[in-house]
Amino acid sequence: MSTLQSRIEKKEARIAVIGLGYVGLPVAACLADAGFDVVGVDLKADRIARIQAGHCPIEGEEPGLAPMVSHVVASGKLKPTTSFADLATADVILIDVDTPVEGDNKPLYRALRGACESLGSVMKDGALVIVESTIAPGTVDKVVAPLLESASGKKRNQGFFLGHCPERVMPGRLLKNLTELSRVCGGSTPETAKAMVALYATIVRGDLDEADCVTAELVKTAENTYRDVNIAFANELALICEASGGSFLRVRELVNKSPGRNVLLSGAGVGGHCITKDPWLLAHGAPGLDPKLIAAARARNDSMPAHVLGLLESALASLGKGVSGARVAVLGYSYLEDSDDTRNSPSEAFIQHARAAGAECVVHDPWVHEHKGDVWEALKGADAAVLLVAHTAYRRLDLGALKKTLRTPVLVDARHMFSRASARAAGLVFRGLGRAVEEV
Ligand code: SAJ
Repeated sequence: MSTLQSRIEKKEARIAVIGLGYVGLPVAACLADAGFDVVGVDLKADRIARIQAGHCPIEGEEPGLAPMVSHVVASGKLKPTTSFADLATADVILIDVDTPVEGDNKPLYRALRGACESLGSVMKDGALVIVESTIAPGTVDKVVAPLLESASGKKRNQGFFLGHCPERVMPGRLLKNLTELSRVCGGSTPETAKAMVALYATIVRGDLDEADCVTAELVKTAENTYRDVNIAFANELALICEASGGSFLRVRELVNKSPGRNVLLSGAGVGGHCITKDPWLLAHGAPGLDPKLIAAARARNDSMPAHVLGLLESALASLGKGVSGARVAVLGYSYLEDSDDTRNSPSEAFIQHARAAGAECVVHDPWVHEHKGDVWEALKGADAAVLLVAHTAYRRLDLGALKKTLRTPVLVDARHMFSRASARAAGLVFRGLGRAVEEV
C-alpha cells in the first residue's frame, strides 16, 4: 500500500471510476484535471458517447462542470468507455453507482453487485477499490468484499484493498461540494485509509478524516437520517401549531434563540433521493433493530402532501366548495427550491392525492422543463393556487393580480413564502402550513 500511496502522490496511479452519473462524472473530471489518467466506465452507451464528444450529460446548472469535462476529455486525461476490460490496468477504482432501497425499504444493490462482479473479473493485483455510493453499515464487509473475492480469486487486504469514502454532493453544487466539503476516508486497513487521504487530498480542500469502513458507512447514512428526523420534528411541530393557534415560523424563531436549538423548516414534504432513502440504509445496518424513530420520521414527512391537501379542502370548504371538480394550480414540481431535480418530489404525491379527490391539477415550475411557461397561464381560472416549492421566482407573485386571475380566491402556502396578512389584504382565502386557521 505504501507503493500505491507514493504513486498516488506522484499522480502516476491509474484511476478508474465506475458510474459516470452526477457523482462519478465530477470526481472523474476532477481527478483527471488534477493530473491523473482516468478511465470512466458507464453501461449507458449514449452517456459515454456524449462525454466522448466532450459534452456533460448532467442536467441542470452545474457551475464549472461542463468546461472541465470538455477539457479533460480533449486532453485525453479522462477516457470514457463502456468496457469493463479497461479497468484491468487501474490501481484505484471508485464505484459511484446508484444504491436505491426497494419497496420493502431494503437495498438489493443490483448496480453495486454488478459493478463488483465485473470489476472483480479484471481487477489487477493490489488494486484499491473505493465505494463512494451511499451504503448501509456493514455493506463493504458483507457485500462488496465477498463479491470481489469470489470474482477475482484474491483475498481482501492481500490481493486487493477496500475503502468507503461517501460522497456529499448536492444537485446544483456538484463541483463546489466535491472540492470543499470534508470527507471520511474509511479504509479496510489503516494504511489504506492513509492512501485514500493522499488521493482525495489532490482534489478536496475540506477535512479528510481517516476511519474504518463501517464508520464511514455510519457517518453518511446517519448525517442524512439526522436531517430527515429533524425535518419530521419541524413538520410535527407545524401541525401542533395549526391545531393550537400558534405560528410555526414565530415559534421556530423563538425556539432557535435558545442555545443548541435549530428547528428546521416545515414543508410540503421531503423529496430528493438522499434524505428519502438514507434513513432506511442506516436502519439496514442493524437488521434486528425495530427503527421506530427512523420509521416514524419517514412516515411524518411522507404524510405532509396529504396534509397540504387538507389545508386546500379547508380553504375551499370555507367558500362552500369542494376539491372534487376544482381546478388547482400547483406551484412547484421539483423537490428543492431553485432546482430542476424532481426525484421523489412531494409535489407528485400531492398531485396524486388531489386527483384522487377529484381535482384537476395544472402544474407550473420555472425550473422543470415540462412545467415551465407563464405562471399566470397556469393560475388563470383556477380555484386555488397551492405553493409547494419555495422557488425564488414565486416570491414576486403579486397577490392582488392573483386574486383577479383565480376563479376562486384561494391561496395555500406550504413553504412559508407569503404572510397571511398580505394574502388577506389581497382578498384571498389563505391557509399556511403551521398557521392556525383564522376565520375571516
Ligand atoms: N426540506 C424541508 N425542510 C428543511 C430542509 C429540507 O422540508 O428544513 C426538504 C426539502 O424541501 C427537500 C428535502 O427536504 O424536499 C431535502 O432537502 P435537502 O436540503 O436536505 O437537500 P438534499 O436532499 O439535496 O440533501 C443534500 C444532502 N447532502 C448529501 O446527501 C451529500 C444533505 O445531507 C444536505 O444536508 C443537503 O443536501 C444540504 O443542505 O446540502
